[in-house]
Amino acid sequence: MTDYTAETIEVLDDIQAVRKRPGMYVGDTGVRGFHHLLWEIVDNSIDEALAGYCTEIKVTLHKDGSASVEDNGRGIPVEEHPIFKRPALEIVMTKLHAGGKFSKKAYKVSGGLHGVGLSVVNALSEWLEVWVKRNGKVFYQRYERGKPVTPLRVVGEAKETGTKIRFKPDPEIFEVKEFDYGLVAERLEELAFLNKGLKITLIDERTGKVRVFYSEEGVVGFVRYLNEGKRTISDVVYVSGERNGISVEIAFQFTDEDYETLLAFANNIHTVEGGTHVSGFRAGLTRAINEYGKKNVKKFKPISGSDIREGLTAVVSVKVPEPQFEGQTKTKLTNTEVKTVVESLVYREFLKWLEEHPSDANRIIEKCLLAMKAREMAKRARELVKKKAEASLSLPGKLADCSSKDVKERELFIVEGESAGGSAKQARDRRFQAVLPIRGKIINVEKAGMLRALKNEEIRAIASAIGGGIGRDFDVSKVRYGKIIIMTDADIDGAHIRTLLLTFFYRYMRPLIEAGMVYVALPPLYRVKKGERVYYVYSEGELKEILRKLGKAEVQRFKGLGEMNPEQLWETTMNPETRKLVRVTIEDAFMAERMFKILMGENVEERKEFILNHAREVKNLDV
Ligand code: 0RA
Repeated sequence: MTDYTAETIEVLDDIQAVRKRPGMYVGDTGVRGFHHLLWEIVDNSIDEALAGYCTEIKVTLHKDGSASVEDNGRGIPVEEHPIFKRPALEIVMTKLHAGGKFSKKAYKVSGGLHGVGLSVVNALSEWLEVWVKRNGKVFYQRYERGKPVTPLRVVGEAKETGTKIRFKPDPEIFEVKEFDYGLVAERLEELAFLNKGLKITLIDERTGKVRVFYSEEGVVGFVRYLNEGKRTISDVVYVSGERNGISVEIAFQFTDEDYETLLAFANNIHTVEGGTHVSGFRAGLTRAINEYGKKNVKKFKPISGSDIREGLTAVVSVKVPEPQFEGQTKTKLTNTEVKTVVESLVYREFLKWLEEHPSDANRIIEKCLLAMKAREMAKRARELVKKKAEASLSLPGKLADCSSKDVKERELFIVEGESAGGSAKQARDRRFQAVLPIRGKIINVEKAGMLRALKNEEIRAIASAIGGGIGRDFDVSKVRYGKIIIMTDADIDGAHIRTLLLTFFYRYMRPLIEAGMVYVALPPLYRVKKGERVYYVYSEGELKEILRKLGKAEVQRFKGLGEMNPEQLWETTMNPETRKLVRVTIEDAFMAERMFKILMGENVEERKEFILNHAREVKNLDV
C-alpha cells in the first residue's frame, strides 16, 4: 500500500462528512438514495456523451448487489494532479466537488439532485472499483468505504478509451440492498429518449434480462411512445434551438384525449413540479395558436391555455448552465431567463409550423374549440348538479361519513370490497374516519375518458365524497377531508386497483396529490404469534428477520383485508398510532399512470415485458 500523507487527512475528512450525513448528499438512505448512487455515475457518462465523446453506456446489475457503469468516453484523467501530486482520478474519487475542476462540464447540475460527485458515491460504497482506458493502457484502482486500498496501476493495454466503475452501496449506510430493475430500466429508457443517438444497454445478471435503449428521434420518439394507442389529431411538432447558453428541445402532439400529458426535464432531470421551462412552453403555445387563429380563422375567438392543452402530449427538455431547483422535491426549475427563451422559440417555430401545415392547424383549432364547448357544457351541468346536491346533500349512500367538522383531521378511507368495507366501518373511529367501500372492478380510466368515468358509479361516489369537483376545475379548498387513504389488499388485485385510483387522481384531481393529501395504507402481510406476544409483519424481509429472532412461531398470512377482524384492522391499518401510511407523491402517481398506460394499453409485447419485470415490485408501488 502507498503511503498517504497531508492531503489524505483532508480526504478522510470529506469521506467522513459524507458518511456521517448521507442524507445531505443523496437525499435519503432508502430506495431513492440507494439508486441515486447509480444515477450519479450514469450522469457522469451522460455528460461525457453531451460533450460529444461518448456514444455508448452499459449498465450492469450484478448478483452480489453491486452495479457497474461502463462508457466509451475519454476516460477519467489519470495523470498526476499538479497541486495534489496524485492521479487526477484519485482526486475525483476522494475529494468532494472535485469533479467540476476536471470536467469542463458545460451543464453543471446543482440543487442537490444529481451532480454531487463521484466521491460521494465512493464514500457511500462498501467497495468501488474503477477501470480507465486511456493513453493505450488500462488503469485500475480499488477503494473501500471511500479510501483507496490499491494504488492506481496499469493492468493491461487498450486501443480504445472509456471508463468503467463498479460499486456496491454500503449496507452499513443503506436500508435497501438491491437495485430495482423496473426503476433502473425506466430511467435509462428516459435518458435514451432525452439524448438521441446514445445507446444505453441494461444487463441484469440476477435474472439474465438484457435491454437496449436507443432513440434516433429523441424527444419526438418519446412523444410517439407516450401516444401509442391514442388517437392523434396532428403530426408531432419538433422545436429546438439555443440562446444565451440555454438549449431547448421540445416535441408535442395533439390527441383526442381529455387530459394533458407533459413531461419536462432540465439537464435530464425530470422536473415533476414544472417550472419556467414549462410556463414558457405553455405561453408560447397559446400565443402561437391564437395568433394563427386570428389571422386564418373567420370569427375567431381567443382560446385559453387550458383548452389548448386538453389532449396535448408534450416532452420539454432544456439544458441550462446553472439550473436552480426549488419545491418540495426540488424538481421545479426556477431560472427566470428560461421562460423567455422557451416562450419566444416555441411561439416563433410553432406559428411557422402551423402556417406550413394548414390541415393539421385546422384540426388542432377544431379540437381546442371542442374542448372549450365541452368545458362550458360541463360547467353548466355541474352547476345544475350542485343546485340539486345542495337541496338533497347527495353524498353517496355507501359512504359512512365521520362527525368531525375539522377538515384537517377528517380522513376518508377508500376501501376495496364490500366485506373489507364492512370491517373498516366497524373498526374505524367514527369521529374522524369515514369509509367508502368501492367494488373491485371500477372503470378503466385509461380507455374511458373523464365524461365516461363520471358516469361510472364508483368514480362518482369517490368524487362526491371528496367534494372538490373533478378535472380542470378541481378545487382543493372544497375537499371535505384532510387525508384520502387508499386501503386495498396487499396482493396483485389490490395493487391494480390502487394503480387505477392513483391514475384517476393524477389525471383528474392532481391538486389533491400535489397538496400531499393522498395516502396508501399498508396492511400487514403476516401475523406472527409466539406465546402471548403478537407481531404484525409488513414485508417478506421483516418476516425472515423476526422468525430468525423468535425461532419457532405461529405464522398467519393475511390474504386480504377481509380476513382481519375489525380489531385487527384497526390495530394494524387504521389506528394513527400504529398503522403504516405512505404519502403518495406526484412522482408515485406519475409512475402509476405510466404503469397503467402500459398495463391497459394496446402494446402486448410491452405489457408482457412489464408484467414480467414488475411482478415482484407491483406490490411495492408506494416506495
Ligand atoms: C474529466 C475530464 C475528462 C473526462 C472526464 C472527466 C470523464 C469523467 C467520467 C466519469 C464517468 N465517465 C467519464 N468519462 C470522462 C476529459 C479529459 C480529457 O481527456 O481532456
